Amino acid sequence: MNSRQIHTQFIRQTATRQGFNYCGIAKAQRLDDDAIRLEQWLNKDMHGAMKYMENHFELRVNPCLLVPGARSVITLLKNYFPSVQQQKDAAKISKYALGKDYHEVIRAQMKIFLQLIKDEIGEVHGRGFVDSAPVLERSWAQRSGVGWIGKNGNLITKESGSFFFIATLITDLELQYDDPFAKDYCGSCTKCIDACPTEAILPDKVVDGSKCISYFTIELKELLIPADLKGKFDNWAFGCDICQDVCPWNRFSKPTHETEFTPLPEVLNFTTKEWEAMTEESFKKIFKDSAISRTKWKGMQRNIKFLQS
Ligand code: B12
Ligand code: SF4
Ligand code: SF4
Repeated sequence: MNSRQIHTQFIRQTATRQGFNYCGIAKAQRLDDDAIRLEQWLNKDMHGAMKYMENHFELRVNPCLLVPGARSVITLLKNYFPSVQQQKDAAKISKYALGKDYHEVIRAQMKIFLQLIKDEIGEVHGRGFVDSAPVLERSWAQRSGVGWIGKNGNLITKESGSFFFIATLITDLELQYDDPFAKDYCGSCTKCIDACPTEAILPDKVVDGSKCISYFTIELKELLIPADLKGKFDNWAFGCDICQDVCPWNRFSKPTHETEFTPLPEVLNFTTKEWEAMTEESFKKIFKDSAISRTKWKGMQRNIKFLQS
């Protein structure tokens, strides 16, 4: 085996040992096709009030600008499918936000992952990202052979569906590259398009972010949710899983082994009435380590009021 093969094998084994569910590797290069798709998405204002999506366009489509000397993009997936579900009458919270904030959990795990690579291989430069950096994470996952982009915009694996976080490690290490995921297993299915209550899923795998319940309930901050959407949220108070819940590939979802994602009892049980009664002080205390803190107490109160109106 040459050094590239040895390093690649070490990275894949380490990813598994560190509790990541998939590891795929792609050559770091500018994503020309994605740049066109992203530009069209932005030009059509599908990012709505998410103005941060307009920033760093070139960095977002070119990892070599984000990490100088970058040669490889390592994609890691982390399963977040819970083993317990919310109570039937609870205000619905996206599965990804039931436990501890994944940004913190995965960031810490990526740090260890990179350190283990350095300990084994020597001087390696790299940066790990999850969600908050200008990186087209879904595209890198598809390019690394991990899965395909479904009509609902999500990265789907054939083995276990789409309830995965995507993390990327961009590094100057030369590695063996996977082939992009060649097939698309959506076929003639349109379940996600038919089920989306706000018609946010458009043809050609385009999701209009500015129409998504996840956008309204998480990204709008303290702005008001448009009144014409009343009655359309199906009790979703934070995020929305509808287009994944209806996806036939998610019948293969398996409960995560990540203990940090163990659901908070409040999230499993609180009805809209109980959320409404929550003070700002207790919100801060209960959700200090949760992704739900992103919307702040005020945002959550707005969401709950909207569901009741
Ligand atoms: C902005 C954002 C949102 C916005 C806008 C959504 C959107 N469609 O972009 C809002 C707030 C609405 C949102 C919602 C959700 N999000 Co979000 N979001 C992001 C973020 C920060 C940026 C996404 C982005 O660049 N959008 C711009 C559009 C143009 O890009 P895109 O959707 O990624 O699509 C690209 C590819 O799919 C590609 N593409 C399309 N067809 C094809 C075909 C081929 C062959 C290829 C190669 C590429 C390709 O085209 C696009 C540009 O290249 C990413 C994190 C990140 N840094 O990537 C997380 C991320 C995409 N979100 C994630 C999640 C979990 C969600 C939710 C499920 C959360 C929830 N339950 O409420 C929903 C799902 C909504 C949906 N159906 O898409 C995960 C996705 C995991 C997965 N398995 O796919 C990510 C990757 C975060 C993470 N690190 O895990 N999100
Ligand atoms: S997350 Fe909900 S609102 Fe957003 S695209 Fe999927 S079904 Fe539609
Ligand atoms: S619901 Fe059907 S069309 Fe939508 S992503 Fe899943 S398989 Fe593809």
